Amino acid sequence: MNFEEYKAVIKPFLSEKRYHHSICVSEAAVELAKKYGADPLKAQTAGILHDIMKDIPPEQQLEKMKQYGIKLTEIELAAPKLWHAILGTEYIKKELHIEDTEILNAVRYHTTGRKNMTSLERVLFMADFISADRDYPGVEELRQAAQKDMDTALLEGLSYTIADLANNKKPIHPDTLEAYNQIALIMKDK
Ligand code: DGI
Ligand code: FE
Ligand code: FE
Repeated sequence: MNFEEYKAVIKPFLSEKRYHHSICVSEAAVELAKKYGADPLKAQTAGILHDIMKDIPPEQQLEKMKQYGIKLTEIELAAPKLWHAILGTEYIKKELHIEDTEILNAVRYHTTGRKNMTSLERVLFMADFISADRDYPGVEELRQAAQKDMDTALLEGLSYTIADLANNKKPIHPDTLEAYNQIALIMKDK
């Protein structure tokens, strides 16, 4: 399938706002891919598909994951915001026949990040933070950081997410913590 076809596939699943977000993330991902040596076409595909299951009601997401035989950890079960990435990956694999492991993992880890992220995973994770539709205090600084140094930008994004989760007494997924720790250790020596 090409980009236009993927756009047509995701449209019925998403609100107008989320559809627009997906296009913006896809564009940001292509740009970052060119800069950081990931495959721009894969970045475009991962970007347009990354939130495909995001607007499905949580109970239905849970039901679909059950049907797919997906087993969640205790923390994942307690964190509904993580479900769309897990379910989305299975959906694009099973229903859209995406077989490329790099694309699948970029979608899979776009919310938490993880240790040893590939270039494409990093690109999508960051594109989701700095896409043109994003408008939160500090987004401009993060956009600039992403242009300059990927590790700096990733650490900023991850620390923001972790602080926000902790402030709200939400569980933090080990993948999020491992991504943060790995980059924090790298940055310590930079
Ligand atoms: O789907 P988007 O809104 O575009 O962005 P996203 O997939 O990065 O989701 C962001 C949400 O996910 C945000 O509300 C924080 C939440 N999140 C990210 N990492 C974790 C998490 N929630 C929990 N409980 N634990 C995490 O480690
Ligand atoms: Fe998402
Ligand atoms: Fe997103």
